[in-house]
Amino acid sequence: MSELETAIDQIINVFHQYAFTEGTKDTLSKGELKTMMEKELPGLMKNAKGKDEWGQLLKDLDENGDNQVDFQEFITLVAALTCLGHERFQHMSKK
Ligand SMILES: [Ca+2]
Repeated sequence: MSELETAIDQIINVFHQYAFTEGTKDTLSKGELKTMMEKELPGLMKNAKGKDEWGQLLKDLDENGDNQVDFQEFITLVAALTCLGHERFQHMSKK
């Protein structure tokens, strides 16, 4: 597989690995979202100290309002983070 195909495959695998643990098998519940963020994106939420930051994140991502994060909603987060990472990369390479 190419590098990009491998990356896409890994994104799909990560989502399903966490989505599978409880409730609906192909969506992330609030608890699964929390575990996924803590393990896969530890830097991102480390400053979040609000009492329901996970509920707020779920609300932000949950476009269809079913209180779960499906793959399409998850990929929106990944795309946003990828864009941020790319901006940082461009900024660094200009120095
Ligand atoms: Ca949803």
